[in-house]
Amino acid sequence: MKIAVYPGSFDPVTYGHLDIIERGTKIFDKVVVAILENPSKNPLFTIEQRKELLRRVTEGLGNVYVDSFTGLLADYMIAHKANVIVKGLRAVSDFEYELQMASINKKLAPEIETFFMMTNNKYSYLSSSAVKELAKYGGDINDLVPPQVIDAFAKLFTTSNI
Ligand code: COD
Repeated sequence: MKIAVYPGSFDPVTYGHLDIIERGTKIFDKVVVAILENPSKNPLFTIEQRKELLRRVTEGLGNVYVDSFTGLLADYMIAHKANVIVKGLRAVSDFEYELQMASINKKLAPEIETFFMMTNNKYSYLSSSAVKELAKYGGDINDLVPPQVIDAFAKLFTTSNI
């Protein structure tokens, strides 16, 4: 069974992420979307909110599982008997970072492969950071994130006055 892990921050999930997940489900038997709980980052959405959003936007896809992890991705992969890391590539800047990550992961766990998928041209400019900035200043994000994420922003902004 080919188990792929798609790791990220997903703060929040965008249509760019979703496109990679959907395409991944056609290639692998199981796609685990693994959210890194990174204590050195200051996310806008909590880990539970990000998990819940990912679960809701992928519920129509039968072979997707949402999880979170701490520490090294290679350790998570080994613990879950997963053999492929899926990554999305947008620009050359992504490539430089991802080459370094793939090389480190190869060193830590030589049996694990990193599988790169080029971004869909429609979403090549799209990032969670850009979405957060747009949402904060009232920009239109309807074409960038699923409706569940728009609702989550609305809730967050009404409760926290950000
Ligand atoms: N189109 C296509 N792909 C996209 C798009 C888009 N519009 N937007 C994002 N992506 C891809 C990214 O390139 C990435 O592959 C993935 O989706 C997730 O993106 P983000 O922004 O949610 O997540 P990142 O980049 O912050 O995630 C970084 C990781 C958590 C994957 C990374 O830090 C990691 O693996 N950390 C674990 C610690 C570890 O093992 N470190 C190794 C030794 S240093």
